[in-house]
Amino acid sequence: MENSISSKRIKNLKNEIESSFNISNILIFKDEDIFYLTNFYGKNSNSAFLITENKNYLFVNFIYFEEAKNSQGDLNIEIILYKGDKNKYILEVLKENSINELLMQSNFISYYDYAQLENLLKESGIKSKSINNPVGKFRLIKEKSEQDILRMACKLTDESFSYICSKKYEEIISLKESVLAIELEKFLLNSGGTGKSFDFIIANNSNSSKPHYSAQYNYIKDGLLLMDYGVLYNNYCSDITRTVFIGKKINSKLKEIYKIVSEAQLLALNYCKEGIKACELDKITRNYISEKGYKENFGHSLGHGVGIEIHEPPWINEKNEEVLREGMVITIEPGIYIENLGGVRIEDMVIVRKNGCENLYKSSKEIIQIY
Ligand SMILES: [Mn+2]
Repeated sequence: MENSISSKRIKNLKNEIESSFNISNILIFKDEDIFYLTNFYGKNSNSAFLITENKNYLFVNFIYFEEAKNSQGDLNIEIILYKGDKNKYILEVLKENSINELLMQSNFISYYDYAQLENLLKESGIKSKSINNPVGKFRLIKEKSEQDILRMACKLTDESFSYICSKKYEEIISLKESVLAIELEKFLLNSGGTGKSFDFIIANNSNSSKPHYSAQYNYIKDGLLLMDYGVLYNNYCSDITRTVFIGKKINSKLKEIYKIVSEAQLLALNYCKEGIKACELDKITRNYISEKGYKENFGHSLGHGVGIEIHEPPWINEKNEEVLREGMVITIEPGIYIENLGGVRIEDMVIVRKNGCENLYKSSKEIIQIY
């Protein structure tokens, strides 16, 4: 990431808190937010990022110190190596800068950790105020550089799906669900990915009616195969679901629900553009599935935002009144699940545009049969 992008993000956040709270100092704890602002990504690293009127500070422990230094380029952030209690180091910097008022991110850290620091500040006469998800509203809209990364992540994901579909029937049925998951992951890691964006859901037959099933130690047999997976690429996530048929025969019920899900998914894609509310998009799709008689079989929301995190705002559900805007990246993933038979889900990732949406996947959604 260019330093200018990072500086701009910090500036935007600062402007926002100054105009809303009339405070220029903020402490950020969430790893993904710190990455967004500083280009340092320490997952579960217990770091903190302090923005003040004149200077910015990144607090990291020994384990992350070198990475933090290397990630900075010539960004003007002072990296502070803390030993033991991070709060003492934060307090010291606040005192050095004569700061007496501070905003603290309240999502992400535990109540216990928050209270500890709050008490310490109080004892030193520093006022603090909690702020929920201060960086979220900026991360909602993906900048061009982020869109390019996500587009590439999805391209790799498309290729991995083609790779699996190119396998012969005999090879597929020689794999366990868990091993097919590894095959996908290996392909993705060989193509530029650095990891998986979540634990892959590879679900054969009746396993596929559990939306968040994980791949298990069982051989893939004739019938339905649902694959929901994604790659980590440049620290951004992809997310795709395709459901394919294995073997010569296709169960007629499963074929029927496949058709309904694919029509519902297409409907959502057609309505997805700037200006529509998240809940409207969900309702349009849900109503379609309900009309076909499967209301109770589509029990999850239509989709979610995706970016640095696999699941992040905006939430595409029945309740969210948020209006979709150009540059948001969301999934559209309706499904129909029938206990003891199986489930079909089809998921794409799209960038919301002014007059429609840009689908980041090209993988076919026609019925694919491997036999
Ligand atoms: Mn998803």
